[in-house]
Amino acid sequence: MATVQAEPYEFAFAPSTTALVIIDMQRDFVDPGGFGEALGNDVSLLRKAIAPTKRVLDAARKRRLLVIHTREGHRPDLADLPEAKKLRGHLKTGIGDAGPMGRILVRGEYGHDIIDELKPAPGEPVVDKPGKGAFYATDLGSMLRNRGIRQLVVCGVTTEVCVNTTVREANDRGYDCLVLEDCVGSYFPEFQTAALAMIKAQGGIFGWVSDSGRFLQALDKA
Ligand code: TIU
Repeated sequence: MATVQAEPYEFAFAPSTTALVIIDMQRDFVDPGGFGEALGNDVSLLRKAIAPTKRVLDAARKRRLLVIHTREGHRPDLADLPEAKKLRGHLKTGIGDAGPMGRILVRGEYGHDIIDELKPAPGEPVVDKPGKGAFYATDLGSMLRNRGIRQLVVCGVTTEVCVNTTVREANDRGYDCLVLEDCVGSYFPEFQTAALAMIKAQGGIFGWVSDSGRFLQALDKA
């Protein structure tokens, strides 16, 4: 087993049983001019995660780790969109409506897809998820099981919503999760801090937090 310096203590992993999971780095959340920015958010807070995530992605590909990308979104007919989710937030322009980059969070639309900087390579699974957690109503669990994956290294957005929810789901399914703090982002700095603190709280009963530099160093030596 290789080890990464992490909080609250070192994280053990083997490249052959580790998957890199990049959560929802979609244009509508991350790119200027997308849905996230239209809601009044400062996307630069999320964009800070792009460069370090790209370095981790490149290294993971080189070492042949399983790389999985996720996207939050719905069927074009919106049959998988709960009414509560549609109504939530009282948005004038919400999920399924025409947004600045196509229909908001609808599969197949330009804004729903992953940003160019982190474009999935051929053969890398892309998990389309209707919820915040990447396990809910997806085949992520079976893909990880089939590959014998035990540890997840998690990047993406947003730290307190889809990243946190996915790490919680992964915990209950028996995975160890390492969240890379410079590779996750939130529109709200106070939530970024709190969400990371929650992951490593109580001596690590929930997960580990490190950064891309320490992970890359460990992967290099693994
Ligand atoms: N990917 C993800 O976190 N989706 C969200 O809905 N994030 C929000 O911050 N709303």
